[in-house]
Order: sequence, then C-alpha cells, then structure tokens
Amino acid sequence: PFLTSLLTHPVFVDGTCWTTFIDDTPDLFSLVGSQNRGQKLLAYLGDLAVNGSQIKGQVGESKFKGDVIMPTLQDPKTHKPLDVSKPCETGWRNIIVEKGPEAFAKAVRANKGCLIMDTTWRDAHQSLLATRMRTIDLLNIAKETSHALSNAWALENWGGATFDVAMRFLYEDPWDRLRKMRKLVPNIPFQMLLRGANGVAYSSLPDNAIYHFCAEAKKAGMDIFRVFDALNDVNQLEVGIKAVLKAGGVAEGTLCYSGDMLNPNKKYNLEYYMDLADKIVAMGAHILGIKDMAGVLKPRAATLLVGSIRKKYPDLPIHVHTHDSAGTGVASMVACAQAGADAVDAATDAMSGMTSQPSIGAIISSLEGSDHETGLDAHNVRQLDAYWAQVRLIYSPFEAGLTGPDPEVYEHEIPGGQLTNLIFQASQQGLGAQWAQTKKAYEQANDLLGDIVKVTPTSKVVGDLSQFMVSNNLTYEETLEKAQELDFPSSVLEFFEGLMGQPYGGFPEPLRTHALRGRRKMDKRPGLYMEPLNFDEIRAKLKEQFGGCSETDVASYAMYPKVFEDFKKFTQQYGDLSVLPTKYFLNKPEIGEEFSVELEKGKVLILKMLAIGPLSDQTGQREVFYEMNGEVRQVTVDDKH
Ligand code: 3PY
Ligand code: ZN
Repeated sequence: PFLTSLLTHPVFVDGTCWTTFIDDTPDLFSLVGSQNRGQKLLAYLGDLAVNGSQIKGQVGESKFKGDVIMPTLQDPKTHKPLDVSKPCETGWRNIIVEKGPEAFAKAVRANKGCLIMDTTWRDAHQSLLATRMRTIDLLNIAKETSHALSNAWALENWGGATFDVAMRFLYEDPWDRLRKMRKLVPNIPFQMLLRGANGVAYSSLPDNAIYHFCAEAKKAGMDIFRVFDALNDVNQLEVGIKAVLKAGGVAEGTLCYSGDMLNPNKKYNLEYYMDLADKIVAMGAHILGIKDMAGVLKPRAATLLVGSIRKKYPDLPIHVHTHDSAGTGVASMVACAQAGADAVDAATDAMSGMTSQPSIGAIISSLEGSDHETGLDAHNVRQLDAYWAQVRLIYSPFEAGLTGPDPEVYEHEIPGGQLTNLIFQASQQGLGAQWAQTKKAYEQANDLLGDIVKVTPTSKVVGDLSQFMVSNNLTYEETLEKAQELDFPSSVLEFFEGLMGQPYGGFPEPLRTHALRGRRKMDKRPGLYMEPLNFDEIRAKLKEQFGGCSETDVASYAMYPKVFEDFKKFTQQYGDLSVLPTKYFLNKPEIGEEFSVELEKGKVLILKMLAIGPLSDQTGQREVFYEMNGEVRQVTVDDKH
C-alpha cells in the first residue's frame, strides 16, 4: 500500500518529486497499517512493563504522572483569552524569510531593547535533564509558545547534544523534530548550536559533511546557526561559518569565553577576545556570539567585553549566552544588556538556574522599565512556565540532584551540561568525598593540558583526564612524570593529535610527545587531512540496508554512522516512539489505566494494559495483554530480570 500511495501521489505523478519528498509528506504513510504500528508499539510497552525502562540514565519513575494542565494565554492589550488554536504568524523570523540574514542583523541592531533567546528547548534540558526532553513535549506547547514568545530573538531548539541524544537514547529522528517544530512555530527564528568543523559530533569531520549538514538544516527550517569552536581555533570555526553562509543561514560566529578576563594573571584577556572578534567579523558572520558555557563571565567582565566590542563594531549584533552555575547569570545578562548586547539567553523559570540558563522571568523583570526592555509579556511567559513546571516533574528520573549554585565554578570552569553530568555520576557512585576531588582534578587536568578553552568536545578531554587521575590516584606531578608509561584516555590522545584543532598558545610539551609516543601530530586543521565523504556511496549503502533513505538520513549517518544504524534498527523493531506520551515512554501504566497515542493526525490508538502473564520456565518469557481500540492483543516479552 505504501508503494501505491507513493506512485499515485500527485507530486510523484507530475514528476516534481524532490529528495525530501518522503520526509515532507507523511500522509504517504497513512495507508501503512496502523495495526502493524500498533503491534510494534505494544512490543515496546510490553518490554517496559516487564523489564522497566531501558532508557539510559533513567533512575526510578517520574514524580508526576497526572495530566498536564495546559496554560491559557491572554491578549496583552485587552487581557482577553488568546486563541492559540493556530500558531502566531508575526515575529522576527519574518524578516529573515522575507529579507534575509543581513536585514535581520540590521533590524535587531535598530531594535531599542534587549531581546531574549529562550533556550528551554535545547540547552536548558541539555544542562539539567541530560538532554532527555522528547519531541512530543515540545510540540504540545509549540503553538502557545509561538504566541507568548512572538517577540523573542529565537528559540534555541536544536543542535549541540540534542542531535546525538535524540537518536541514541530517545529513538527519535532529530530532523523529524525540527520539521514538526517548524510547522507549529512559523514566526520565531529557530537557533541551533553547531560545533564548527565538528558539526554536531565530537571531533572533526570532512568539510563536505558540514556543508551538507548545514544545507539540510536550513531546508528543514533552521534559521540562525551559533557556530563555535571548542578551542576558539579560527580555522575550525571558519569551516562552520562558511557552511552556514553557503546554506543561506544566519551565521552567529561565536567566541567561547573562558577564565577570568578581569584577572591579569589569566591566559585569556581582553586583547585575546578582541582579536577573536575581529577574525569572526572578517569571516562574514552576521552576528557575534559570546558563549559563556561555564557561567564564568562575571558582570564586570561582561560590561568590559560587550562594551569594548560594541564600541569597535557599532553595527554588529551581539548575542550573549551564559549558564547560571555560580548564581550570577541574571546580573551578568543585565550587565550585557546595559553594555549594548542585542540579545541574551534565558530559560523558562522552571527549567532555569544553576547549570541551566538564568530565569527568563527574572531577566524580564530586571530590565522592565529600562531602555533594555525585552518586549515579552511577563504574564504569558509565566503561563508557559506553568506547563514546564509540570513537564520537568515527568523528567524527574533524569534530575542530577543539584541543590544550589556552585561559585567554585570560577575555579574549575566546568561547563553547565558537563557539571550536571559529573555530579550525577558522582552521586550514582556514592562518591561524596570524591566529588570534591574530581573538581580539583578537573582544574589540574586543565592546567596539564595547557589551560585550554573547555566546551564540547574539549571539556570531555579535561573530564576524562581528571577521572583518569582520580581513579589512578595520580597527582599533577605524577601525571607529568609518568606520562611516557600511562595509557591516557582516547579523547586525550585525540586532542594531542590535533583532531580537535589547535589550542591557543600551543600544545603542552613534553606532555604531548610523551603521551602520543609516535602517534601522528597534526599541526593544521584536521579537515585538511581527510578525504571528502562520498555521499553517493552512503546513499547506496543506506538504501540497501534499510530499503530507502532520505537526504537527512544521509546527514545523520555522516555525523553518527553507528548511532544512526542502531536507531534505524530500533525503529524497524518498535516503530516511531516519538508519538508516545512521555509518561508512558518512561513508566509503565497501571493495570486498567486507559491512555491514547496519536500515531499521526487522526489516527489514534486507545490502549489499556490488562495483565502481565506469569514467567514461563521454559522460555524465560512473559505474555503481556493489552486492549487496543477495544481488541485484546498480546505480546511476548523476554523477562530480563
Ligand atoms: C554543546 O556543544 O552541546 C554545548 O552545549 C556546548 O556548550
Ligand atoms: Zn550552553
């Protein structure tokens, strides 16, 4: 039936079939039996009921399993309820779509206030909930968001770790997420995080993979690309910026802020950052991004840095990103606004603070009545937050148990997402005392590596080295002395080889040579050593393996070959699980509890778990009985206990 529906589809018949046709035309699939999809879904639900959740990183069950109450927005002028049955059509994206990136840059410079980018859909959950937020929970609040945040600079909703995690742990197609979000939010620019020549992966890829990725992302609905390099290596950064420019996207060339500019003894000073800003401007970036991934940009440093760039480049939009790890995020973002930043980052209140971004409500209030107002309606923003307060509780199994700000971040400089991760790992292993040791070791590992800029993927290098030092009981001096005999973690060796680019000030010697022991040393950007990807070969391979592939499948494979293949195999077995409400994705239902799953528009399954059968001694399996749209169905599940 799928083939018939494809071959008789008008677009196919008139010969205008395009490469993303299958992705963009979900109605093709409506003839594929939802019975079959239902049975696949039951295979997942049955497994969950018998074996518990297998989602990596999940500890226990959700704290909240009730029905999420949806917010009511109001018209800011009349205070009458706002109709959110359709997305809002007005917003900053219209300028990008109608007039292009340069016009957008001009318009945001001409805007008097300070705009907000809401990071709730990407960095906030990456930093607090191990990036586990699922598409369905974003889509459920998407139309309301298009109204409440219609004057926002952007929604940050893609890239960074979300790409990998979506496929690897959530069994979702990140491209599908992007296309669906775009349909429901046509008016607010979408922003993604691109790791320069690393794309959304953990080390460099051939240049053509980055160009292909950016072109596909733009086509799928991405607008603004925040491009950074984890070592502020401009040659690496340039690959990403050029790829975005070629794709027609808005290029936010970004410098990563590290250390403490106000401290004259530190490596990265104002001169260093001004030089970087000059180079980013020279590359043709439309926007300058300042990325404070650890939350170490103190308010006075923010004033100095933003103020200096603003003075030198009066026409250049400046957009600042921070984390609230030390508790100073709001103060720093207010300082940025006052010093001339055009936009700053914030997260919805219930998903803000600590390792996440500072609270959007706090920033709106702090700038209210000043020359730097955000243009957002505080009431409606709070209404959105009421939704997120409930959703965060559904994701409680991924909480790291953070209890308060950590001003020690000024010393260890661990980026927000990684800090949560390390705390989580330490608490899992019951390493209360060792946590303090890990933080200290992180600082020392950073010094050993030459005081590098730390953000994905270089932050992983420092993290791996620090854990290596703790588990092998190595001091700073011992690590140096024994370097010729130590088997350093692979990420450390990759860094020393030059696979992540060149650090400012060079690699630390003799440690690099001692650790590499004859392995290659690259002194130019890694892409120059790589063969371009052969996309035709990838297409042919995926077609053969999975019976078909879209161009975005090719892009996923180019970033993460193994993760993509595993993801495809998983969906062949269990179907598309992104439609399953999160509480039933993470927790098994009560016996007799009825719930519904919308497989696609208009195709709803009503489900009820009836019973879990006894364990069969012969097979080690159990039967799980479900009622699906009134019919009893059963699945056989291996009991893994
Ligand atoms: C990422 O690269 O995923 C980051 O969030 C870096 O801050
Ligand atoms: Zn961040």
